[in-house]
Amino acid sequence: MSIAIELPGLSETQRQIVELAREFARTKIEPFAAEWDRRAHFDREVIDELGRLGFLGMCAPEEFDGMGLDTVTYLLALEEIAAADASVAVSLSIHNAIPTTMLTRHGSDAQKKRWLKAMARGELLAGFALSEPEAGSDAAALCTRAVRDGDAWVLSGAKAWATNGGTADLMMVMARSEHGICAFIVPTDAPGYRPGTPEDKMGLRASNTVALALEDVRLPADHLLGEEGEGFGYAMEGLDAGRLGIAVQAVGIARRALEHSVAYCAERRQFGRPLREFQAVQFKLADMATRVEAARALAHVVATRRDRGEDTSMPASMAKLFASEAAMWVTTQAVQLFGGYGYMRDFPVEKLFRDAKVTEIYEGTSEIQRIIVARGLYPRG
Ligand code: COS
Repeated sequence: MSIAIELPGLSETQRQIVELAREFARTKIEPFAAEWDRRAHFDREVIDELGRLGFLGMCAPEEFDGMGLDTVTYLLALEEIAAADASVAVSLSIHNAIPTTMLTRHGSDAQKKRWLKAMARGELLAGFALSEPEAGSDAAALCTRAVRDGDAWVLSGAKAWATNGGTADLMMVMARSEHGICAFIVPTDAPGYRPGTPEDKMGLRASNTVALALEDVRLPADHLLGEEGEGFGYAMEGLDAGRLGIAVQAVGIARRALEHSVAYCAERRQFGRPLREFQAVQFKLADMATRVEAARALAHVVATRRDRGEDTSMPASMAKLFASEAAMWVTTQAVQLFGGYGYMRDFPVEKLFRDAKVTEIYEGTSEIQRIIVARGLYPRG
């Protein structure tokens, strides 16, 4: 049995998508990932190429030029990209899961034709701006203002940690009007949209994360998504989808750390034997492999339930919680197995260790996931 996804058990579509993603990851991402990490940047061309292959339209319906993939197939593809570089994977994941889901579910026909189609065709990269300096876990406390002025909306405020905020063509921005939280489609060339300099992060260094200043960003009325005041629920739905993406991003990171560890422990000799012959090492590898497999399986089960139309808010939080903590644990073990080499930038596992950490933080911390799971055990009645 291999650690990676095995192709024979997949449907024909899944096999094609996984092979395409795997080949792209092998040739166009993995050889450059360490350098992108050092430069804290990857070129937009990588995303554009993925877009031309259809990977920006994985979750968009076919009638709007997307691939209309089921969630499991989308997760399979995302894991391949994440195993090569989690920074590229998060750009894809945000775009496919959050703005795409929000537009598909709540966009008008005109909005879907104008924005969703171009996103699905890979012509527009989208991001999501919910968090603010004073509203992270408590997302409903956001205070970016949206004021109606005749036929326009005017947005003003500050956003924090916006993935793709400096590279995207449009952002789904959450702001508060007098009737509550709303979602707005904000083209990033709108006057007053000001991304900050990219954040200098511990991991996921090549992904674009910025603060945003919204200085009287004036939008035509038709840039409001769905109903005024209903945006918080739309954002939470987006995050339900997003959290499954982060779960498999974590699986991809953990799987690669395990693959490196398995190879290293076969090669590295101490006390006259390869490391793999020590039972302490075998037990560690066995536990790492078990967590990778379990994390992937949980994400896929939740995805299957989502595709059946079930409410998967709570199980998506379970999947994200379990996979992100598994990734942190697995990458910590990988660094330990590599010993002194594991602590060096020249070896791959320290990047995976740094990349894993944020999966326990963004799109809802592990503490928030536990709150959602615990609340789900006592449904409001
Ligand atoms: N789908 C649809 N609607 C949802 C929902 C979901 N998954 N979760 C909540 N809602 C709705 C609720 O039904 C409720 O609607 P009504 O007011 O009509 O009853 C509303 O949203 C408010 O929900 P709730 O009372 O649960 O909100 P809270 O402020 O208590 O907190 C949490 C909700 C903590 C779960 C939310 O703030 C959260 O997920 N925080 C983390 C944010 C996050 O992930 N940030 C990362 C940013 S992206 S990098």
